[in-house]
Amino acid sequence: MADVKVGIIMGSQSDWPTMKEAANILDELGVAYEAKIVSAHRTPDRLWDYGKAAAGRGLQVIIAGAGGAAHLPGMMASKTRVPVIGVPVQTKALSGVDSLYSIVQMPKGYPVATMAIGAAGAANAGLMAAGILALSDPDLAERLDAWRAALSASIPDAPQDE
Ligand code: RP5
Repeated sequence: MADVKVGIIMGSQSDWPTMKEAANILDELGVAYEAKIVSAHRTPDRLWDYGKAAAGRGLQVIIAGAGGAAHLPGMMASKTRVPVIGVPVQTKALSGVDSLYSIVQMPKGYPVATMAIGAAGAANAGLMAAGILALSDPDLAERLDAWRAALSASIPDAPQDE
């Protein structure tokens, strides 16, 4: 198995349908990843251990998704210098605005690259991670360029009646 360079972490099993969008993109681009449940509130020791070991294990990007009081991405960014991409998971009570605000407003010194709320944000997190890795991986860069070109080519020139 190829070296895992991307860690996808999430606060709960209930986040997986959203975070799977990031995993799907990494699958399409042939990027090896791991997916783990790491909760800032329910498993703080797991969060601590994951962050402490991340750089030493060779992780180059962490995609962290959580909803509500979404402290996981920020806490992970505090614990490791590995770049953290945050995904605000959509919530029932506040539609994910709570998640977004919890993730995006980091204090100076510990950045989280925050994506859009929900599935689009998770997919973009996968693309962002691939883009970061492609800086030092020419084969991946080629695959990512092809993926982007295919998306562009799929957009029709003019609208049609449904
Ligand atoms: C957060 O609480 C998780 O990231 C999830 O989005 C939210 C709800 O979790 P569950 O109650 O569905 O496990 O920690």
